[in-house]
Amino acid sequence: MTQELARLEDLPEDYRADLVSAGVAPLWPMMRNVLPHNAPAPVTRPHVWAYDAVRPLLMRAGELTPVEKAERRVLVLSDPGRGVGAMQATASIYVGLQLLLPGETAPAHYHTPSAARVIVEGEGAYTVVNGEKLVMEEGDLIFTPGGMWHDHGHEGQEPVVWLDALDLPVFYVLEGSYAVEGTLQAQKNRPDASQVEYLAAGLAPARTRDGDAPAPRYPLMRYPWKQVRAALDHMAIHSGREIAELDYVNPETGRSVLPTLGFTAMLLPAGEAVRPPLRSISSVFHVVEGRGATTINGVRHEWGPKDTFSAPVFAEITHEATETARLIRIHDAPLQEKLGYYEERAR
Ligand code: 1HN
Repeated sequence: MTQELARLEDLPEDYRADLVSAGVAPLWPMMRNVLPHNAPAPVTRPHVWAYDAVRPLLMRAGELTPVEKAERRVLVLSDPGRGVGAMQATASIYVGLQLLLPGETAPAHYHTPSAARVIVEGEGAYTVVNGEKLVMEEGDLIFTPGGMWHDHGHEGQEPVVWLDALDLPVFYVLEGSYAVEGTLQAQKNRPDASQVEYLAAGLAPARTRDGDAPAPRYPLMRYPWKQVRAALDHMAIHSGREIAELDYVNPETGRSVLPTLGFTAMLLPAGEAVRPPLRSISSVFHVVEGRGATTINGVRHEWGPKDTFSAPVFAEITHEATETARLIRIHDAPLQEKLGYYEERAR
């Protein structure tokens, strides 16, 4: 049975003043805020950031603010439930759109939060992660795990834009967020691991027990869209399900690449309504290709190529693509699994 709890106003004023002076507060008026019944009460509100609306503002930032004065030239996608300026799209996920212009470089640093980037438009840019040069092609997903040096550069002719996703909000509440600055890194003169050691699913480099170093904690940093797209399309043809989904995993362990954030590529065929179970995770969806609409908690949100949209925890989600759509879903299932509360509920 649910019992109505006493309110702060039910206490005499002199007692309330004494509580404040003593630096204490009664729990019972706040109990239901921190522990709502049966499911969380998210602050996060679903939102679509239309690329057509943000792109001109980002290009203007390119004219107004030199990269030297920005370090990272980014427009942050703020959760409307928290207000513009909020450094989060959901409770656990930060996303922003970053612009790098031809010839620019963004200096090296490392930080405690982990990052991943989805390339949105343009070619010729690259990022260097612990000395490995990772070229950026549209749709690629590139990881920068916490503690790894990274700097960006651009050898092409047109602006390059990518979507950054970080677990920054988690590190921020832990008071664990900080960065160390450095200079541009020396680049290893070889293609990245997606082109050398981990070219095909199910194949990892052979290692001897002595002589060879054990598999690194983060063996693969770049997941080329060309390969992900082909794998998704094959799966969609042969799986017989209405949605094809592939998780980005560490090829040495099969587990999520990052400790907190998970990444899942999705193919939504045109004309099919897809209703995933209610999940305890929050999500940010980035549309690589295609068009459609997603109904989140009863509200319909239309989207097209390069748009980004969010959904809070336990959201009721129905996707309906009008053109074959390929998306990357960013979520916090790995963190929730580690905390031991990841949950799915049937609808
Ligand atoms: C960061 O280091 C990058 O390295 C992008 O490109 C966005 C947002 C917050 C904190 C650090 C980058 C970031 C960031």
